[in-house]
Amino acid sequence: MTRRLHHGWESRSTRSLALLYEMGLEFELVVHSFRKSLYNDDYRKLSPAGRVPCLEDGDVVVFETGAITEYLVETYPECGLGRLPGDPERVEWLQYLHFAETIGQHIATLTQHHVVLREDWMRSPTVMKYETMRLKRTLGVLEQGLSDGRDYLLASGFSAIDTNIGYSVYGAAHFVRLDEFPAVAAYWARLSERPAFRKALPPEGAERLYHKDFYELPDA
Ligand SMILES: N[C@@H](CCC(=O)N[C@@H](CS)C(=O)NCC(=O)O)C(=O)O
Repeated sequence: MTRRLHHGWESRSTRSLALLYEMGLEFELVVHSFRKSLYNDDYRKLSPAGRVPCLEDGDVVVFETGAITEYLVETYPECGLGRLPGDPERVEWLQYLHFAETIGQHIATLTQHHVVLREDWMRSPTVMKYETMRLKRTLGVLEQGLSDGRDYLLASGFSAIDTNIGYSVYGAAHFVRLDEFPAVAAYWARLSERPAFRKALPPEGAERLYHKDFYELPDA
């Protein structure tokens, strides 16, 4: 059976890539370039909006990071990274899974403004400040959730939501200094030591989405 992940380095598909490595499943990695549109006929048959990630797992094709995470942990429960219906942490697990995309929407807007829109006149400093403030508010939720000193978001330990939220923290750190959020900074330090996360980040020479470690607000 062929298992294949469609990925773009440093994009949200990093969540699915880290998860596949964490689960120890075999797969082929197809890396797409953001310099070329993903909106072409062949790829649209798999991911109609032309987005990454998209997972092919035999006959199953699934796009959306949250759906891929749920599909993988339910299809391969022996990996133990989901919290399936009936588990006391199920609701908390689901909430964080989807909260990864609440954080993700601010990162996407900030990435458009700081990285994709290349000319100053195209960018809105007002939107950039507002989205940075809203992104900080979401990091505050993680800070609170980690404030009892736990290593990962659930009291029971590492799970697939840490791959989804983990990427959101990675993206957020390009726009917000994590020292304002010490528990989140320690959480990211812990995640980034995991072999799966290290392998999911771009290798030397790969086409990157971010060209800087940190993007300052226009008049900061
Ligand atoms: N909510 C989706 C977002 C997917 C998405 O928009 N991915 C971006 C990369 S972070 C993409 O493929 N962008 C290409 C484009 O917009 O052309 C998910 O979580 O999978």
